[in-house]
Amino acid sequence: MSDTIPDAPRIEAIELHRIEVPLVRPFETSFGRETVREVLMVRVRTDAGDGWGECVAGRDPFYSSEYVDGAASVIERHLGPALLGRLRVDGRAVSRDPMPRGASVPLAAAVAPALAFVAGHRMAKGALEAAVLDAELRAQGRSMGEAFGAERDWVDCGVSVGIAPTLEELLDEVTGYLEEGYRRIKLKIRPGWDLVPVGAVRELMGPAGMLQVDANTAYTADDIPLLARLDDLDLLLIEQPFAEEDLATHARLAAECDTPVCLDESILGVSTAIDAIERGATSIINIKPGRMGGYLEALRVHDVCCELDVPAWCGGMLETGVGRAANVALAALPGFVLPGDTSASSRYYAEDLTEPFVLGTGEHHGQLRVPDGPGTGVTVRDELLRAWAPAQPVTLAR
Ligand code: NPG
Repeated sequence: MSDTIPDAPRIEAIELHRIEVPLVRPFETSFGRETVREVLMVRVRTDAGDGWGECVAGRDPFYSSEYVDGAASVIERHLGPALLGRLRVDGRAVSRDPMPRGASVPLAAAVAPALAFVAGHRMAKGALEAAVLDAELRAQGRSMGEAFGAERDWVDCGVSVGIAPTLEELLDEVTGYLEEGYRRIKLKIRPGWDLVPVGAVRELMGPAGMLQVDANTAYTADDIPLLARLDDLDLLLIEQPFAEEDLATHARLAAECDTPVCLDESILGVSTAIDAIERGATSIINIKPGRMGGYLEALRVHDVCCELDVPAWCGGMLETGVGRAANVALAALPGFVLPGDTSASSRYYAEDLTEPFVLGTGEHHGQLRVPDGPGTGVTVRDELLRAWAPAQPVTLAR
């Protein structure tokens, strides 16, 4: 592909590394319970150096239709060969204006157009684009924050709290996170685990505490009266109560309750973001680059949010340090006005795949520092990559 783009690095090989990373505690949502995070890591080798990208697809297709085996397969069979020039790719890529804010990453910007011949599979595409972006920025000696247009050196962090076995355990967990300094709490909810636990956490945090809930599509239109009762609990937002494709019911809820409705699963890029905002289905957007096919589309959605005055925040998918580093850089943009699911590595992992992300102290209590080294600014620990790998990596070469 790089043959068509002057001065861009040339992709020589793509490696797919499967790893299984133990979680410090099980993470339960309305769609399942994880004790180990199965991750697909992508390394792109170019003639100007390597880059890493993290695929956020889960082990099973519960959060979205994508899952790790599917992502690995589509990269091996379709996306990887296209990037390596084994499938024909034309020059369309560079004629678009894919990277806002004047950044110069021609190879990364060419990835999404070159892969557009495959329908969907945004998480797989996003991992490849992130790896190319990392390699290209490392070669230029520029950080992701700089390339994205970050305006802050530190970002405010929230934490996502799974469904707990008991109310008491939930309150203990939340208390621990508040003591660590997290600036907002997000509670996972589902039918049967909503008003009571959320009310208890509101009481624990007091009226000023930033609290929001995430249903991961677990409710239906019949639940609108129940969800409207959350208004009493003064939440920042309610995230994705209904199915991914059901904008109409989200718009109904938004009209019938005071708590702002925020979409996550439904927002697949700029066009769905604009559609959802215009239809009144969302007034806040959770930006997750993997779900949108990569950081460059996430930047475009960020710019749309700024233009339309819609608050955004950066979501998380239990990323290792590789994905976390890029998310933190993204969250430093001006449109990210609410704390993100950008928690410290220790929230999920005893050991991270890279140097750990640690919450700041003093005036940076509850914040993470935006990495400023080239590319993601973090380094993958080879020994852990090997130790956590259930199988040998797969290499695709030219
Ligand atoms: O802090 O990285 C994090 C996780 C935040 O709750 C979180 N993510 O629905 O937003 C979500 C949820 C999620 C996790 C979704 C893993 C899919 C996979």
